[in-house]
Amino acid sequence: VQATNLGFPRIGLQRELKWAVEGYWAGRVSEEALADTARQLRTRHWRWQQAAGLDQIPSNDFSLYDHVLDTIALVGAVPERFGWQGEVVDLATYFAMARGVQEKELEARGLEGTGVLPLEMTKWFDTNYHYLVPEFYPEQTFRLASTKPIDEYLEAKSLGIETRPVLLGPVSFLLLGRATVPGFNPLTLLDRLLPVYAEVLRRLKAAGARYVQIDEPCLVSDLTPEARQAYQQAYAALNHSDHPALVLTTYFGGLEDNLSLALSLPVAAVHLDLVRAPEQLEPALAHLPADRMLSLGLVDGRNVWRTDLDAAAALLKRALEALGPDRVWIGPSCSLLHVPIDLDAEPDLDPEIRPWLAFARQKLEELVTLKRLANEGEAAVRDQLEAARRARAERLASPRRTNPAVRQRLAHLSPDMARRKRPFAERYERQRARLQLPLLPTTTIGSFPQTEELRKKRAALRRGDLAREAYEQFLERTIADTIARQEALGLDVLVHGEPERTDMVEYFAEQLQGFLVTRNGWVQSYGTRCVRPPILYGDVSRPGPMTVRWITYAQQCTERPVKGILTGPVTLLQWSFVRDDQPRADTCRQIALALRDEVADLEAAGIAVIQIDEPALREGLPLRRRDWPAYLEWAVECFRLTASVVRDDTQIHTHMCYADFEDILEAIVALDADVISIEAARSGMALLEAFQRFQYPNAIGPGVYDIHSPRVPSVEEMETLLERALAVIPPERLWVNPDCGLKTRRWTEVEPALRHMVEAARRWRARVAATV
Ligand code: THG
Ligand code: ZN
Repeated sequence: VQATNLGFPRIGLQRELKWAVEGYWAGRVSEEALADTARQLRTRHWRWQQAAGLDQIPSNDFSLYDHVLDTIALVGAVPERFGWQGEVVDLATYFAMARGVQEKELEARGLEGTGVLPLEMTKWFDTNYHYLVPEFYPEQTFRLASTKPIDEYLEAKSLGIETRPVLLGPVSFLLLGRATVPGFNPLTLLDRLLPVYAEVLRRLKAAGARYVQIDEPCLVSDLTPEARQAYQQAYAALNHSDHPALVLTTYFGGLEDNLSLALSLPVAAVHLDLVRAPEQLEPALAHLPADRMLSLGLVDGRNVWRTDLDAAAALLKRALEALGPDRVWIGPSCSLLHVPIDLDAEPDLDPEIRPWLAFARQKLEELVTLKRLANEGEAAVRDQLEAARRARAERLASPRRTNPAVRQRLAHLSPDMARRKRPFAERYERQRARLQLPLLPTTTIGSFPQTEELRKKRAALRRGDLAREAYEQFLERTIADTIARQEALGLDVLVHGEPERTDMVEYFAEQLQGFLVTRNGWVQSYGTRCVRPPILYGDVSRPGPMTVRWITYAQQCTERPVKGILTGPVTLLQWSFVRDDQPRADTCRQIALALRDEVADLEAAGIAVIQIDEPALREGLPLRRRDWPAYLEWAVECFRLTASVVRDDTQIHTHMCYADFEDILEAIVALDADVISIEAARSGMALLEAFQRFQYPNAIGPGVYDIHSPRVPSVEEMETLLERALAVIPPERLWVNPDCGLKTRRWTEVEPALRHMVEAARRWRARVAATV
């Protein structure tokens, strides 16, 4: 039995890669220095894996930005607008695809043009990692345009480390892409793509690679007949004596109806995710062809809990009985990209909970323990097994995990707790009477620019150089200033600007019982951007108000209504590592109840508008359509449980970031928020058609200001977007707001843009008033 790994985090314990790449973009770090940092990180990570005792260590799992972007570069699928003509994809082209090119940069390089848009970004399956979306069109051709997999294989070899190069499989690569021509099916490009993959495999074999890991995560999703056919065609073509043996890796779920397809493909080994889908082991053992090896994903690559080694050993034993030791490998369920690197880098973690956890390096040790258990017997790893059992028993027995009051409350949920008292139309009348807002009211999504000064104060507080009291006074001054600026701009519903929050999920997790936050538990979200997902280990409760102080302070600064902003229960769940000892739905209900109390406290403090953000509602969707209704039912219920505590004259808002919710509109209607704000400016309001088709019944604020770009849109531009919105939404139900929060922008961009937005709303208000 061999211990394998599918991928290791790239960013570095101190986020070394982030600093190097961002430094390179800023011109502070040379290309050579960036390459040095990248090489040091790869070396360190390979050595750790080697020292842990792994038999198969991945290479080409590293990336300067994203592994799908690496694949685009590998096969030369650079969209035409980047003007790339070279032999190999250079660093400038690579990063241009990730970040676009600003007009200013073009000018600096002596070129003309209006800037170039980057590739779109989207969520990698149901993770919080974003990949860059390949673009495909009918005339698309491919050619080998990078030697990264071969270079990195040789780099490891020169360090004396034999690795297993990782490639994103050709069928998943095409399925994850986007057709730039309506109706075009990217799978029709397979014939042209396969020769490039064959070339890469030939070169890897020539360099000495014995195995290549080929990731096909799309095999755990619903496949069309064309996709199934593509799998057969692709792997028949890639099975060649000039190529290394292929390890076909599947993860994030079970193969289910694709099991026989996956097992029929002519590869050397198939990897199964037995953490998410342990039930697929038996059918796989029954149908695995005699010349295949089976790789068992036994250690969770998506969560931070210490492995139940006895449960994993039971699966391993079954596989050994059926296949014998020569045909069984073990590995993590998926790449370790999605977990933090090292528990030992957490100096102040709760000592009771620490033994319950395993980050990437600890997971490597677990894999090696399981391997030795299989190869050397129980006596060889008695201590490790005992420690794991003890930690598990302590976790299960710990009073920290359960809170009787929370359990009691959950057992007594009633349907009316998740229902507003009156229907929307009646509520909205009462809210209008209370709030006295004009037609087409203007507002923002919640956050305002986080200035350099704020970041410095926060750092000083952390270092102990600034007293908490002084810091909080600074926050109050910031809030008062943010309110004054909004009043001067003429906005109707104001926000306090969220200066007290860094990451919204972290902010709430820090204050809720049942959550832990980490100091260095960084996980890559996209490119150089990382998050530290909180760890939800026990029943969730709220020791005291979390936001009331700041929001009521803001309300004291103004006569206009201030909107209180909360992160919703589904998003807190989705962006945390959550417990695996009860259904996600129950965990989410507990979060919802804690937030419900916050909503009630805000209302009691006189706040008349409360926004509950759910940007992660869509990405929480299960990978299989069959499982969507059940998820959407509890997700919607949790939102409503949070919101429905208020009186009918208190207005509930929600906000969602990503535009692509056509297929969950029914659930969005069911949220029954009084007002929803959505991203719409980037797509020129295209999304609104769907809202119209669905006859969205409540009020809606389609963003008219694309905050993802530093551009300041003109009054006329926003008037045009409002005109399109008014064509499908009656003026009484239309709100005017930006696409998303303004945290990442500067005041110098935000103030003129909002001034233009308020003016555009005023002009339409006058026109609408004249016609009624
Ligand atoms: N919070 C969490 N998850 C998220 C988002 C979030 N997932 C989806 C989306 N938003 C991802 N977007 C970002 C945007 C910016 C950053 C991270 C994710 C970011 N991070 C800082 C960095 O990498 O420098 C670190 C954050 C910090 O200092 O606290 O800029 O909003 N949970
Ligand atoms: Zn948003």
